[in-house]
Amino acid sequence: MSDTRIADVRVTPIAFYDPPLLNNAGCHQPFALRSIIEVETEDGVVGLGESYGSQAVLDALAKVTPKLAGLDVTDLNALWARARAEVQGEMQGYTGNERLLPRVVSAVEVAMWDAFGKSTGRRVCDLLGGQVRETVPFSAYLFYKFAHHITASEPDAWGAALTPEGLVEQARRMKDLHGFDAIKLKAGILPPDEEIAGLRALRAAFPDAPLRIDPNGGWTVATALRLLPQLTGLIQYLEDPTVGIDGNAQVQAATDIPLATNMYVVANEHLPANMAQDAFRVILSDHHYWGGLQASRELGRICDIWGIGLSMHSNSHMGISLAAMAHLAAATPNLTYDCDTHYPWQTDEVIEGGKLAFEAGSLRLPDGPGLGVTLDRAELARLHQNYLDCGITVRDDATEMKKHWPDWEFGRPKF
Ligand code: GKR
Ligand code: MG
Repeated sequence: MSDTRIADVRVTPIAFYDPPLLNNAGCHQPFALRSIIEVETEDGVVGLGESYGSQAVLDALAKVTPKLAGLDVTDLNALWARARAEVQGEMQGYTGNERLLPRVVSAVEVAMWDAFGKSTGRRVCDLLGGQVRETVPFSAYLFYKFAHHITASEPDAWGAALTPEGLVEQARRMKDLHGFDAIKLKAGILPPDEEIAGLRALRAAFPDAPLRIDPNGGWTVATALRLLPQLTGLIQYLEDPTVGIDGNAQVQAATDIPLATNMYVVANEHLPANMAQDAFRVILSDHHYWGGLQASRELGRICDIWGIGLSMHSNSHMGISLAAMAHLAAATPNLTYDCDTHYPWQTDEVIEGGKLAFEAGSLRLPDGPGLGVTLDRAELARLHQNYLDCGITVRDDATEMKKHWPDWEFGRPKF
């Protein structure tokens, strides 16, 4: 029997290059932050996790991780209890106030699953209940974007995308490189009719691709209602068109297009109101903020019971997160939509062997026990140095946006 008690937990903040992608909150900064978590067992097995890298999460992890020594990597109840004793409260995040506790638990929990898998020769998807799909399909995640960051002078490899033609070009490149089927358009940036024109151009160029649009709460209820006739028959689901459960319930009441969310149903306590008001018919799960892989599997079962569709949300991330998302997706029978991922936008990587590759838009689970990935320590050191050098400690899309468009103002809803 191997000794799977935790001997040490290490957290390393990293910063990796991120292109100038636009959203309702602004523009991505030149570096995105993540934390890399290593849970080492008494036997010297190292399990990996990846999570947010903003200061509030790092501070919370710094409080919790010293309390985990001696815990068995299978004891998730004790992880929750010890984390709850140290961390309460929220941080200001992309969707408003975001809870710290499930974020901190998730960061460590994934590494505990990985350590257990590596200690026992089992894959995480098998520990989560068994693999139900050979490969996990992902969607092409399109963004309006500037040609380059304000600090650069030459366009990046993707160039600008501020017009329907630019979006089509971006989608073509994304599909050529990775073979994705479904297409998601990040919206809530330009006047909505321009964004709908973008969707129409995508439909004309890719007649069979399931389309989605996500304004991140950027539209008023009235705007969303006005746009519904144009969206009917065009999209697979409409993600967070307006603000809150109440507002989105008004939109859902007026359409058969399923509404989806990763902003307003983000914890168990939001589920009853969502069911009662029939606001969202699809939930985008995300193990990074739902409290980990086990909690996300439970969310899958809840959605199944209530007839709610299940998709998967993402943020700028590295291969450890991608592997964890893929194992979770592979073990979730009712995950019926292609998952989101920002991965094609990232050029850096922190795992050995470099970037994981999609084949025909899908990811085959990496070989090997646990998550199937290991750390490239030289890259970890380089990306940690980036973190120390870049001076960014919290994501701030609004300030970055004003460097490009000085008159830009945040609004949610805005249009
Ligand atoms: O990366 O700009 C972005 C996205 O807008 C991200 O922050 C969102 O959380 O991808 C997300 C979403 O689907 O809302
Ligand atoms: Mg979203």
